[in-house]
Amino acid sequence: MRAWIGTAVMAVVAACGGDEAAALADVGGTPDAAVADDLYEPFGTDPGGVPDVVATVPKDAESPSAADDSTATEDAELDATPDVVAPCVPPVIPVLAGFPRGLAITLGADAVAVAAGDVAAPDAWTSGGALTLPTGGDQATLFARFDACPEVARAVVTLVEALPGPATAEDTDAIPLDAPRAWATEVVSVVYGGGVDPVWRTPEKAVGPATGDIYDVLVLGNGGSAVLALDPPATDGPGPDLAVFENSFGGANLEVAFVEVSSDGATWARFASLSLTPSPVPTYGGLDPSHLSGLAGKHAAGWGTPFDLATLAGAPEVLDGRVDLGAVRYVRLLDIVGDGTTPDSFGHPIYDPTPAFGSGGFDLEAVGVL
Ligand SMILES: [Ca+2]
Ligand SMILES: [Ca+2]
Ligand SMILES: [Ca+2]
Repeated sequence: MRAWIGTAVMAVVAACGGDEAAALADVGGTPDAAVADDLYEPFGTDPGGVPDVVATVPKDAESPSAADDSTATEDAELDATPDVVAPCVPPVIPVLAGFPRGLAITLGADAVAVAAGDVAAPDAWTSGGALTLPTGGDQATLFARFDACPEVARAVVTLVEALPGPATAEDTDAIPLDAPRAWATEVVSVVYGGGVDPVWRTPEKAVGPATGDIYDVLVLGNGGSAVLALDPPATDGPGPDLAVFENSFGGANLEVAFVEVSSDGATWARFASLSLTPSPVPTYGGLDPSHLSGLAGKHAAGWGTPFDLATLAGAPEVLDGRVDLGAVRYVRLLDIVGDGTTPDSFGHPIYDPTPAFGSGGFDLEAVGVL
């Protein structure tokens, strides 16, 4: 729900920049820089997600001349420190529930490869992160690596003809109101972004069942975020495991948000996102749900957007055990300022109605556990 509710708020808009910056400083007690990374990191990686793969740099790799006093001193200093260990972090390959065949994507890597089907190793590498998915078949294998790290990231992904359509379409992935077995029980914290009138700052409205009531929402504001608790926790079962409900009136004026999950409320894994909206969207403009995947807010009021925990199986935070897909106790929604400056997980700009004010940003109705 948008700007036509509470439009006499241009003063709020003027104050947004500062409010937003201040607001972003306090997400879950995370340091400012980390929050900024979370919000704008193109590939959704957690800076703390360093796997246990290390490369040991041998001491005395460069053999200095023994006759050179200055070098000898440096050598002595090196000897006084433990073995130097350079972390080797392979790229993260973001995984969607389904990738459209023939789609051009960019991975955060120095070299990539793609093959049809489920294959163990690539035939040939391409420098840079850009690749095009196969135009046929139901599966593809993606590979990515950094030049400085021998570890190769590999992901087998599902190919689909097109992204699922809106709730009214036969091929929709929208979740009905009566599908969730449980609902978020508590709003643990909210960091309001800019452009939120006081009337929309009621966290309790994001707790409990979704009803399709477009006024029963917590408005995050532009760049704002909220953490909700799940009890019972969500677990990775067949198909989608979570459904996020927004209040889009009519199903085209969509506002979108990143979705992250956590087992302990401290370490977060973000769902991969894809935005194929081709151009900027004005305040009262619309976008096509079939251009979106992995972003909350895809579907109209009364319909949930699905998230499958299985797609996070290769996330660093899951691989190292900090996020347990069998015990997801927290969900974080992070509003995206849809002016195109924030990319999805594959290098595409994310657009949604901008600027937004009054009830600016994501309007969270409910989070359901499937
Ligand atoms: Ca699942
Ligand atoms: Ca809004
Ligand atoms: Ca609600």
